[in-house]
Amino acid sequence: MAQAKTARQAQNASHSQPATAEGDLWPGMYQQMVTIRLFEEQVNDLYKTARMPGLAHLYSGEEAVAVGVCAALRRDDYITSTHRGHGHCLAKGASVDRMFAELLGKEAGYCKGKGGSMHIADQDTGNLGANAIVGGSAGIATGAAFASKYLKTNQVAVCFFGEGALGQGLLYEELNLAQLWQLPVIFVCENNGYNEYTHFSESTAGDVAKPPEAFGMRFHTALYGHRFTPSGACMHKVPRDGASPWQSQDS
Ligand SMILES: Cc1ncc(C[n+]2csc(CCOP(=O)(O)OP(=O)(O)O)c2C)c(N)n1
Ligand SMILES: [Mg+2]
Repeated sequence: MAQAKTARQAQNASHSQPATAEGDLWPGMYQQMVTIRLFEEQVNDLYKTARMPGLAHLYSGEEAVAVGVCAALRRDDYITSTHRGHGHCLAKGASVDRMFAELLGKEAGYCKGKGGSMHIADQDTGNLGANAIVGGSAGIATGAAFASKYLKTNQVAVCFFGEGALGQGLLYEELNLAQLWQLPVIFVCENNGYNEYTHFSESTAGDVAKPPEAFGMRFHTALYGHRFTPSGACMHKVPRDGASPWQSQDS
């Protein structure tokens, strides 16, 4: 388990230094990206050698999105995730050891080993769960944001989803309610160009960045999702209490 140990060491290092300025965050954020990549390489090894039950959808190459976004969140803010959720869980603060335990079906895992790769949830870090249903977590994130507004807890919810979810009706219902009720939910579309194996142009009509505009939402398009600064820039000031501080722009 040499790589797992390295991923654990990388994670420990990323939590060791308190940050005082934005630039101080970058080494820790980079360490988190390295942790996620090493984690995924080990998962790939376990999966390909049939030592892990279930499926493995790797987050390699997208680390900067989860790390850049989660760096702007409080521990008690909520996230919901996708079938490709290991990076989101780790970036929100999950431990490498308990993640591996879950993937390997062990009692020590986040869901006592019963959830596996696509169902990891962790209430302590505000992680409301990965979700095997494409677009399925949009309602959970929007519901959490509704609860936050109703209970005045000042938490925000982030809904990570792939561009494949743009073909799912639930997503549009939630975009509508979120904007109508001005809920503190941030929808993060990770457009990696493919709905798993199918190029998005074969499944998605129009411009993937246009739906939020149609609902009158403020949005930000970040190119180069492998770099955490554009992802982090989108989240520079998290909208709490209904404030939506960022403008539409490319970076
Ligand atoms: C409702 C639903 N339909 C179909 C599937 C099968 N499926 C699993 S992943 C996937 C593609 C998802 O693409 P995207 O959202 O872009 O995520 P990516 O794999 O690129 O991270 C599909 C269609 C599913 N899990 N749920
Ligand atoms: Mg995709």
